[in-house]
Amino acid sequence: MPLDSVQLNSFCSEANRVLIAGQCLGQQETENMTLIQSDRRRLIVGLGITGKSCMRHLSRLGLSFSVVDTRDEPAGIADIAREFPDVDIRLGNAAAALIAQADELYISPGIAIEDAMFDQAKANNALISGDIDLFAREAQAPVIAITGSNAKSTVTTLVGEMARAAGLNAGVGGNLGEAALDLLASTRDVYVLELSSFQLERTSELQPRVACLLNMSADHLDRHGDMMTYHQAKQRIYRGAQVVVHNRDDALTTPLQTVNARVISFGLGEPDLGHYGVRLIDGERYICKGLDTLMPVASVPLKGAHNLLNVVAAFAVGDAAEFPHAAMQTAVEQFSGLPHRCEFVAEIAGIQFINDSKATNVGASLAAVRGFAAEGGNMTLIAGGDGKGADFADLLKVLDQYRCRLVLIGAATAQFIQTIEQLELSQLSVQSADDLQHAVELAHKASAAGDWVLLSPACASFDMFDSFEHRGQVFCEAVARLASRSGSEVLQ
Ligand code: UMA
Ligand code: ADP
Repeated sequence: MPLDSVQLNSFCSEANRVLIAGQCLGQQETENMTLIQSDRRRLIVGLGITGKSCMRHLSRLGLSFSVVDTRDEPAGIADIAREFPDVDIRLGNAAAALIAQADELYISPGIAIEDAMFDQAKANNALISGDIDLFAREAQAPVIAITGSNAKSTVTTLVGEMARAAGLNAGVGGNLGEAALDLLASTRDVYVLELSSFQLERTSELQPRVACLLNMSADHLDRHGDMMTYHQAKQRIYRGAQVVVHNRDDALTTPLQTVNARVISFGLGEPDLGHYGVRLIDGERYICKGLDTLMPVASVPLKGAHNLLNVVAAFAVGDAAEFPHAAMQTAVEQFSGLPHRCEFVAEIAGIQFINDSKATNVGASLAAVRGFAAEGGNMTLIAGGDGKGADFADLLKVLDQYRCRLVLIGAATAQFIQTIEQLELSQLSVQSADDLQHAVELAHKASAAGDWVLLSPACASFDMFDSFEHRGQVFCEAVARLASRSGSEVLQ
């Protein structure tokens, strides 16, 4: 009996999985499956980091594929065409025909799967997927998967450092650094992947050894439409996991569905047996698992309550992956954080300048503002950019409560001001700057010794900069110019 297209899709995807997993099949069976595989019209959508990693991966596997990018001239296209001379690459308007005919689409995370350009493929029951499913079919070593609205990169990097301190060959990347497919190697002992909601919404085949959802606050609502859809995308990380690690003080990180997994929690309060948290013992705070002390909080170099929570989360994840305790502690002691995340830039005449350019949503900036406000002194926050459909009310109320000053940059300026007016926050001092250099100057003028100037924009950078790194770099340069002009002492 002939297979209909749904059955064929699922059969072929199973066939790929079995073949790629390298299981032993009879020769006839293998030939049949290879024939089916070569018949599949695989399409990579998007020619960025992900698309290129998919091209290299499918090439290595000897599988045929085509590529589309809706731009007429994506960056680096000449090099790509040279590297893959036999691959059918269609750009701009020419992409539509290939998309409509594909059997399997591997869509880059920056492209919405709801886009109308995929309607025909969906009507044809094509497999809609992404790089993480391709990765899952191939990875032989256990996978630790980490997501959250914030702190993903920090925790993923720290867990990777813990694995390396334990002497393991760890592939660390995903949404951070190297694309997941570029990490694949037969010599790996473990993979530590940071996964975004965009990657998770199109992933069905990942079965992580350990899955962690760190926290949930509004982000990417311009893409996901509403909080519920965003939340559901994040929760997909728990599918098929052996150990689930969640934040017990953030209800949205609790598994939505019953999971067939060990569930452990982390938080900053005292932990129950088998869970992770902080205990006060003889006047000193310790990171603990249940009643067992793991290390003194005083030995953690990362600053701020939000970062202590990140360290506790990393311990929970590392322990779930059975890393030795001594290796985890060594990694924590040697980890001083990532650039552009609450990074100290300089102190000019007693005013501290902090670069938190990676704070691209309200939840991240709230954590940073609360962390520094708790240290004392007045704060000037530089915020704004591409607001991604966020609501700034919670951030503005906290700024008002702490009597912070606000200097605005970028496209979201009008929305910030409108929200301030709606909330009637008449006490909040607000200025608009022409650009980031100007914002640094305004913030400096408004500050005195003992104060903080914090770049923590609560917005994406793309309206004014190439990336959050670029924005952070421009901030550091503006601070350096200020420092060279000021006759006073500068600490760096
Ligand atoms: N494209 C089209 N048509 C479109 C839109 C995009 O053809 O309508 C093309 C673009 O021209 C681009 C390509 O698709 O060349 C791929 O775009 P992409 O945006 O998916 O970017 P990649 O270069 O593949 O990078 C992605 C992640 N980017 C996004 O999710 C937006 C990178 O995360 C990630 O590091 C990389 O894969 C490797 O996994 C960046 C990011 O901003 C850091 N992530 C978001 C975040 O952290 O908040 C989720
Ligand atoms: P992500 O990869 O999820 O963006 P990062 O580790 O790069 O996470 O941190 C991004 C920003 O998130 C930091 O600059 C900081 O402002 C904020 N942040 C860090 N840890 C936390 C936390 N535990 N809760 C909320 N916000 C945090």
